[in-house]
Amino acid sequence: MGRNVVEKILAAHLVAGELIPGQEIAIRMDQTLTQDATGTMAYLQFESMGMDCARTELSVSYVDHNTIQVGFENADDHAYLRSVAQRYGLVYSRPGNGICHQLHLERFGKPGQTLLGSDSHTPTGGGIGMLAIGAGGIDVAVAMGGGPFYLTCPKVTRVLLTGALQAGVSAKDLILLVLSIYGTNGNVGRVLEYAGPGLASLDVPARATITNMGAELGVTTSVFPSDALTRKFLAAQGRSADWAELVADPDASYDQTLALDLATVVPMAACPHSPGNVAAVATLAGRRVNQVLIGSCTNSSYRDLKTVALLLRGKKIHPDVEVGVAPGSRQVVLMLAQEGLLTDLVAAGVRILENACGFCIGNHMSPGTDAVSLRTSNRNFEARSGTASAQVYLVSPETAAAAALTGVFTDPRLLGTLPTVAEPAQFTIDDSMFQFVATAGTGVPGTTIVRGPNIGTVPANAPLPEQLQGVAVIKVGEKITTDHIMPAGARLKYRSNVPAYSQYVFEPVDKEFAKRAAANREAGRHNVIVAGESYGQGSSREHAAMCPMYLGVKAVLAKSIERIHLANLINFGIVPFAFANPADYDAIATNDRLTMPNLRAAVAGDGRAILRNETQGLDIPVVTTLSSRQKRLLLAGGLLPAVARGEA
Ligand code: MIC
Ligand code: SF4
Repeated sequence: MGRNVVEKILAAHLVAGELIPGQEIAIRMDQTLTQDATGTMAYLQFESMGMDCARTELSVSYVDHNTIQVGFENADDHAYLRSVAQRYGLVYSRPGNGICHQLHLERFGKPGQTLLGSDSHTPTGGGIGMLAIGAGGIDVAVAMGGGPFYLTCPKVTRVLLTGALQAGVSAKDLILLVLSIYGTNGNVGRVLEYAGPGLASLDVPARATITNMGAELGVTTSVFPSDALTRKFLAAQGRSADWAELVADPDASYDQTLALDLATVVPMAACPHSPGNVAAVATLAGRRVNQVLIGSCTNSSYRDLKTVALLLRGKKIHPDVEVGVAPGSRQVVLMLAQEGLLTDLVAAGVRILENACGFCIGNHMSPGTDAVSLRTSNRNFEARSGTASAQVYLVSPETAAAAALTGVFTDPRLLGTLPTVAEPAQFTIDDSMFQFVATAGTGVPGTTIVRGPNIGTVPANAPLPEQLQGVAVIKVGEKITTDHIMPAGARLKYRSNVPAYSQYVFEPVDKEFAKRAAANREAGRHNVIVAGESYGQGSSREHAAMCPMYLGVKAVLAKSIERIHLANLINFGIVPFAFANPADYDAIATNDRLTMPNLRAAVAGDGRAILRNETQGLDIPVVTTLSSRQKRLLLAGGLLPAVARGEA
């Protein structure tokens, strides 16, 4: 039987387990990436595991999230990361170089290789034929030290593409269409593999937009084959030697197939407050827009921004709309400048923003009260923009440019002649903002690691208690994202300092949460979080597990939990329980006393247990489905304690 692309990469990297969907497997990671917001903690954990140097083929530490530098904290983080890179043999990407995923695609991604990144949009690398997966920082630290990455062997869905996109319709519209079909939950344990004759009209930046936003589906990752277009992109990046062909065998099989005709795709928008809440732009036409922001790791490539510049050339933005453009990388900025396209943008009235995450993570450019903001980014979770009442829509660069000109939602196909941007034969290459360590593979052992006062320590955890003597410290609803649990934006600068950051757990939902949780912890009560479907959607930020752990959370009881967050909970010793009967969600209220006399035994055994709601006098059957490795981690109190005891 032939193999699909996913199976080929998995088989070539398998170190434990069998390629049977649903079973836990372990794979070797060729490359890792971190970004600064998750990276400081990842490297603190790497240090505390006593690793001597990076053992991957390539590990890159990017700085792209915390670049605002209001106060000393961001700059201290950068200095720490730079010194760690030198010490342990990593490539360091300086602030100003660009967004990790765009840069990694341009300069380092290799077809057929595996990549683990401490950022949920690491699957961007799937656009170049990598198996690229997002994970918590500690998992990346382990992979960086040469350890395997554990995952559930995925089912593979083939997305069979025919036809070609119409003018004015682009890759963003296609992934929004896929999101409208599959939604943002219920897709755990699956990989999307794109195939079919339609691939011929999707270049690597388009493919990367699609795999990037596959993260919003909750799939493990998304992958394109590596073909002639991949070869062309790598050649234009001066990296022909990195190309290798990787296509599915003709008789490869898939768990399911979704057939899409690209010619039928129309401009789409994800409406507030979920990337899965998708509508055709035509149905929103005429609605007023206050802000348009173009950029983020989804849509900040040379192709995307040149398209926008050409649409705005010789015109002015609408007087009632604020427009910002944040290029994805320094390469993109240089090329826009060299071709005079920056002039087009500035002349039209666009605010040129830093080539960094910036607005996407609510780090600046928050919209006004109740404002309508159109963004080319990938997440429109409530309050992520920094303004709780803002209405954020996710659209393509073409739809964003159309609204910038007209001041209202406008189907870009109505703009008249639309530009087609061909991939350049040669991208502008200047790697001078990377710090390469001459002694990769050993690092520079004598390097002094720079630790400013914002660089904290890794919090410790005790082994799992015999009994749960708990309280439902909070009860939240469906699709609670990690942005709800551990807000970024203005709070992002506390990432290296867990006690400080922990004060903001659940801040967007319940400002009193941290105080209540700390009081329970001091009183010797275990905190339990109760949640609905798809708890922990969104980012890879392990702080959404680490900070609750710090506040004494011992269990999350939810209808379902998303993949990366589930792994993070286990890594920090928090037991992920599911309701055996989802209707029992109604049998618990905030502050109810919850007990389980055999917590440890339940985790060590078959995962079935009864949670007693002492307040309401009810018994609630719950279940946790764990591999033997996950049981060991939970019983030890998490991955770090397990490593320290030689039980990981
Ligand atoms: C995001 O887009 O939410 C982030 C910020 O990039 C996160 C990582 C983080 O929280 O630092 C992600 O996607 O994993
Ligand atoms: Fe940065 Fe936004 Fe991409 Fe996250 S989604 S990596 S914040 S640009």
